[in-house]
Amino acid sequence: MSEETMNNTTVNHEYGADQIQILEGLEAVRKRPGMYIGTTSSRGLHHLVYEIVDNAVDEALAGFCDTIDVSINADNSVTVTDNGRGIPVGINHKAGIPAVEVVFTILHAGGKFGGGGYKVSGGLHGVGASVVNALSNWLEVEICQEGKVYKQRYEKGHVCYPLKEIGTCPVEKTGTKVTFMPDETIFTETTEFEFDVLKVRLREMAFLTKGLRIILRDERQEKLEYDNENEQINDLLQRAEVDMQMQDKEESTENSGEDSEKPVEKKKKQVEFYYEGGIKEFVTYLNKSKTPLYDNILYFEGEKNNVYVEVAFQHNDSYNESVFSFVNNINTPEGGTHLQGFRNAITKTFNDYARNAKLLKDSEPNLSGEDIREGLTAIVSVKIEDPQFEGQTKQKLGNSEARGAVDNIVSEQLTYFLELNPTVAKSICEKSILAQRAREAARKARDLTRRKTALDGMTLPGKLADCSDKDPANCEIYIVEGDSAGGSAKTARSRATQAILPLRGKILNVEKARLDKIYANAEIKAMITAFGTGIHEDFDISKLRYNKIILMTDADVDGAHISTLLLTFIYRFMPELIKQGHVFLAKPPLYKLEKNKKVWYAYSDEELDAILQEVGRDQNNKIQRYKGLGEMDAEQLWETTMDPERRILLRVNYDEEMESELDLTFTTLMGDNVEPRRDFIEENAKFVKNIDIS
Ligand code: 1YM
Repeated sequence: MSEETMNNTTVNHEYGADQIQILEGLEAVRKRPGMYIGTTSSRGLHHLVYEIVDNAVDEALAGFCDTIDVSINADNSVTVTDNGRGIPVGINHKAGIPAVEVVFTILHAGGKFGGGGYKVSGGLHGVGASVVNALSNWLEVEICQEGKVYKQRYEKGHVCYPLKEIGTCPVEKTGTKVTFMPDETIFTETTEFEFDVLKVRLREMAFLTKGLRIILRDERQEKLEYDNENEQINDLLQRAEVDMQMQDKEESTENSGEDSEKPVEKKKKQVEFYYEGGIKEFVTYLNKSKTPLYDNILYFEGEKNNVYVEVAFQHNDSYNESVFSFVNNINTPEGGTHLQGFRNAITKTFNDYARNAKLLKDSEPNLSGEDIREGLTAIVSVKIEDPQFEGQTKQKLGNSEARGAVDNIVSEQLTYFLELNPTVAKSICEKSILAQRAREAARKARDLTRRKTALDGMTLPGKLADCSDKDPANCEIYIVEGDSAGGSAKTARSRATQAILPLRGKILNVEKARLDKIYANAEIKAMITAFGTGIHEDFDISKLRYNKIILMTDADVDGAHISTLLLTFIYRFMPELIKQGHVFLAKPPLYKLEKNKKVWYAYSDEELDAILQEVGRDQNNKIQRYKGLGEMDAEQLWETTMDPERRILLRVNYDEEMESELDLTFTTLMGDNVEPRRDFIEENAKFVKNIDIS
């Protein structure tokens, strides 16, 4: 239906000046959707759901709602239902229309107008329900209040009819139900919701809102065609020792036996998240594949300067820091004042404790924050009335009152906790002291490397066959497993732009090693010097010597393991390389098919089938299955995996919105505990999500 006819026939409102302004507002959203939801890609699409859910979560935070139900319907519309008070249906006097209509048709009215409490709504872009409405083909809202059911429908943001009563309901039943169909003319890339994407975010929301039950269901039933990228990564994960038959245990309601490898009839899925302990359980979840240093999850809560603070943490025996911060339930990957407050508090409090308890001698220097945070898994969550975001990506909290509030609450309650729990206190201090010594050893090792490189004039590793072009923009480096494949790759490559670094055998698992050991590892040193960027605080992307870093490993268990180890190393020490899209996985073919002197390569079983269909399944077909890169000669390697014109590369993505999940992915894959790794099956979904075809 064109908008012209809609205005004339469907919409039976009298249009006053106010309403015209309303439509102009929503029209602006439709004209520049990116300004309101960041992007119209799949990510933007999923943000529509979060915007609506956020309003329901606000109602939960206000204490009126304990269950939110999110459903992907058979027609790919989404319904969000809550059991809160229901959006007010009374006339809003300023606008002259029911409040609910204001919520859905006036831009920026999504937040509470003068409603008190924490204004938590708004998702990443703080735009609310009217934006979802503007970007939907249609949207329907139903409200149960005082025994009556009210309904209104909108199409592309336009009101279809005034709010009407459509029936009755038990007086004690209240709530809001919103169903919307994303507009395919806005979301041109995709309008298909992904269960796993919603699942990760909704689980996070449930962790961040203790006592709130969130149910997600998928009512769609359709054939699922796996495309190359999924196959590749499923394959990779499977080969990385993951037992694909197991499934996520905690989600008891999820359909069991879902086989993510074969194209199967997609079953109706349902997950339910409910965390009595909130972020305490979030920490347990993140530490599930690690070995905790002590049993307690430390949990502190309080309010100061109008900032509500919640912090939970626990140390594990690893060497990584996994601290995630949130403001109004939104992840802040770049941290900000709340995170600074937390860091200040723990550094100061643990140093004070260690001195008082004589765990740290007078002659010894203070523990650094980094020492104390070694092996720390923490959630820092603040709720704040008017969050100010700074930095390039506007993801860093700037409110200074948050720093003081978190610092104060954590310092005070942590001091108290440590006094009461000397055993826990001692184990954290002792680990930190070990970390301090290792850091000192690492500093020496690093200084030595630095001095060496300074003297040698940046000696590149001997094994590196560098390219001749010196402009990094044109250059790429293949990290190749094994000397023999490395040899073929060196012969095959285009010398001007392609560098080859062969690695011998398995590289060090950085999840299980301290910095000093990492610095001492030859394979890792070779990569660090070849890339040119340095690592950690020394990292400098402007020194990157290659625009593309391509990991090329065998298509078998060992190869996948090596890819995962390499990715883990890059993720932990040079995450910017992934964030800025420099890291790729090469995809070698699985089969070679020869017939009448013609050659085909297949990168999956399906592709082989398709080729056989085309050329016929004759006797004389010669099919070769490649087990490793070493089986290909230089020419084949070039044709299939290295020629920029013909090869397939998978770009490794870093989805900041799924930061904590990504961390979990790596610790699960690389950690000590076998059980969680076996339970990994479902989790591989977001690994897939983090990888797409370039
Ligand atoms: C499925 C989406 O939007 N629930 C929801 C929204 C509101 C209320 C309750 C609500 C808020 C208040 C008072 C208040 C909203 N109301 C408004 C506004 N679920 C969903 N549930 N009564 C009910 O904040 O004072 C905006 S959102 F502005 F109309 F009050």
